Amino acid sequence: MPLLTIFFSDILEISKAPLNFWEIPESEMKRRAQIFSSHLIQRRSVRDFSERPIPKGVLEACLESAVTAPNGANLQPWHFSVIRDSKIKKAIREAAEEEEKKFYNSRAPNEWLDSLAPIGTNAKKPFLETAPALVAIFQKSEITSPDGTVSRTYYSKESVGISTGFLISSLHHAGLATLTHTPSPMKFLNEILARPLSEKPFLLLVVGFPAPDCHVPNIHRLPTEKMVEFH
Ligand code: IYR
Repeated sequence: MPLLTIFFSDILEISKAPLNFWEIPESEMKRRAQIFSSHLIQRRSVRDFSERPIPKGVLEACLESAVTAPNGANLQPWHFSVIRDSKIKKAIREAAEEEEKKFYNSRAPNEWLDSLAPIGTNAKKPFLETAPALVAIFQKSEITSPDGTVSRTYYSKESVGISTGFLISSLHHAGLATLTHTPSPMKFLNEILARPLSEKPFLLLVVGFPAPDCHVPNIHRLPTEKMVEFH
């Protein structure tokens, strides 16, 4: 051991606060986990939305959950643009359908189209105008701090993915339906929403109530034990 070992943390003096840990009685833990999963199991991707507006404050509260996601170096490398304006929704629909037409008519290999066939999707995306809200989620490659310093971000894709998962789960928990929509490429979102090019569109989340006669494809999930192992 050298005579003088100075750790970075000794110089920087990291401020710490006691963890606010909510202890749950052991007898309750399994029940809570099962209630949560039995609710999440009911989530389906919806492509047929009603025009019914989202009650005030619901989407806002779900976004409060999304931004609590664990993320690289606490730089929070995400940006959420909520679109409720019908003119902007129309512009997004037109641009997305333009890309989707190219995808379905030429870009997508047959193997991909075959995998998509059971879901029954096509280039028409009316839900982008029908649904009361779209959330365009951007992945930030850099962050500008209030003093103007620019720093690169770390694990931004993982971070924004987890945050999006939190958002989808919160919206489902609150009684709303979603669709993770990924027209490709999505650069048009930077132009329409005036976001800098250092922000990469991650996905477009469609949010609202399902249409009263909404149907979803009859698809099956693999049994959990086929996807999970314990050592
Ligand atoms: N973006 C296209 C195609 C599509 C791709 C996958 I992978 C899906 O799971 C569903 C659709 C579309 O939205 O139609």
